[in-house]
Amino acid sequence: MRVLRRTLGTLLLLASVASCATARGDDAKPGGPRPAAPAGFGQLLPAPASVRASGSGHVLGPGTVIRTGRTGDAEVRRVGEILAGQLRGPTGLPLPVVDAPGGGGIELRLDAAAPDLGDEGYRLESGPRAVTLTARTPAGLFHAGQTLRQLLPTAGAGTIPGGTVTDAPRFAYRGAMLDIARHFFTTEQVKRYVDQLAQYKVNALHLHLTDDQGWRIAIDSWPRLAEYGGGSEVGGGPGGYWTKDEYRDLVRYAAERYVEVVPEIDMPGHVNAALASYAELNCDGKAPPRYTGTRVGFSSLCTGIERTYDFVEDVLAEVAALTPGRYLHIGGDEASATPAADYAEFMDRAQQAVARHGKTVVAWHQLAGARPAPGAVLQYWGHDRTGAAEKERVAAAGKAGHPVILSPADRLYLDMKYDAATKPGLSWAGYVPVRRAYEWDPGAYLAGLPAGAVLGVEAPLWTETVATREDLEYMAFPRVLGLAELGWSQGPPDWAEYGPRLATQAPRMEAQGIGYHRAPDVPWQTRR
Ligand code: IFG
Repeated sequence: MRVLRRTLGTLLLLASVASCATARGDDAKPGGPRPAAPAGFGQLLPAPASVRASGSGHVLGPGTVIRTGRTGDAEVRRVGEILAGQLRGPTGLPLPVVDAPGGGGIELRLDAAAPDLGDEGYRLESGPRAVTLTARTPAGLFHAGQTLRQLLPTAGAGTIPGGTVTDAPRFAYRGAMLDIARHFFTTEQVKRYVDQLAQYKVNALHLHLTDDQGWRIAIDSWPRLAEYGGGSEVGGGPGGYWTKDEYRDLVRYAAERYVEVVPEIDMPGHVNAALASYAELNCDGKAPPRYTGTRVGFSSLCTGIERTYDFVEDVLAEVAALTPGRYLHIGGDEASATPAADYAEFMDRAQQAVARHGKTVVAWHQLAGARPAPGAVLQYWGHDRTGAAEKERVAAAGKAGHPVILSPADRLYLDMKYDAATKPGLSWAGYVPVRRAYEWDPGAYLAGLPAGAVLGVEAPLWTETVATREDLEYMAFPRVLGLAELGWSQGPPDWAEYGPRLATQAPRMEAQGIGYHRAPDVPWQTRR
């Protein structure tokens, strides 16, 4: 029902698009060149579904207030507070948050009667007296606020151009993945990434918490997983792990910015850290040493012993209890050391454990070769050279009702080098320049996969070669803005229009200290 409502919402919105200037100008013909957006709205990324510029705008000043809550809704007030926090620095204005509705300034209002903009859409109306953000949900108001941020200069009070933005996302799932197993990252570093992603309306953060090189989340019933298994990383560094309180704090922080955390416990492969922590998990009863290299596919849980399923149950129960979100990701990739029949049996039982704890399975698309549980979501990480049979298996699963998250390795893997000069990163899927990461259409990407089966897109950042915030940001930016655009805005992609618009984000990224890659084929505006 939810999906139907959202689809209806988007259809309504697209109907309204036909009647007014789109985000990229009048009469954008599908697939044809897109004219630029109306003046003052040209820098918005992701591009909104429709923009109508009209009349004079709203001048922000020392007296501007942010009004929340016609319903006195505490969540709306929190959205207002976060927006105020995001605006006070760049504008230098006090921007108090007040409950009283009406009276001008920046107004946030929940309106159940607003045109159905779905769970995340919004309307932003800007005029001399007020800027009104309207949505059916607090998430929609948050996204309206992120658009408002981009209508202001990166420094100074500024004027919000006059007009109306009516907007809703194309895909429900717009994610980024961070691998904190190969190299450890702190929750503070991840919160910064959440801030950066949320401003572009990314709404999911998939955390790759466990792998051969490290176990990064404390599990009370198996304490050595983090205490010992978290004590190293690629290259032999100290590694680390998050306590449950640190994890809860990160999840809360992300949720306040409408970013859903999707935890991944990768199995039955990619498990050396767990095997090194508990001899009883190994078929031969011997724990291997911790692994600090970068090979993959050599480890497997011992699928033939019941102790393994105690481990799976205990771990998934504790992770589910830490997860307000809908999804538990159980990996399933590169299980080369697990015989196919054992893999299928194991994944059956792991999926049952996820369901027992009220969560929906997400797994890498190799699960399509076994028995995906009803409703299980498949994350496709294939590429142009992936075999036809493998692609067809995923398309068939999509047709059979499994939602698919698209993460093509040669488009969205943020650990792929931009080019031969890129220091961090790998290149097994080829180089992925900024344009290539953007110039594809998720709705038409995998032959035979119905557009309606595409839950959305996600850009993974694997960290075998990424150990610092600087490297993380260099590899993620600006390609993750392309992810945000593909996930939110209507397709198909148009580099001639997107490239110059991406360039207008440079001052914003620089103001935030993001050390992004200055791709040579983007007309960046700022000198550096
Ligand atoms: N493939 C592995 C990752 C990582 C990656 C690096 C998946 C699903 C190569 N599995 O991508 O663990 O090693 O690019």
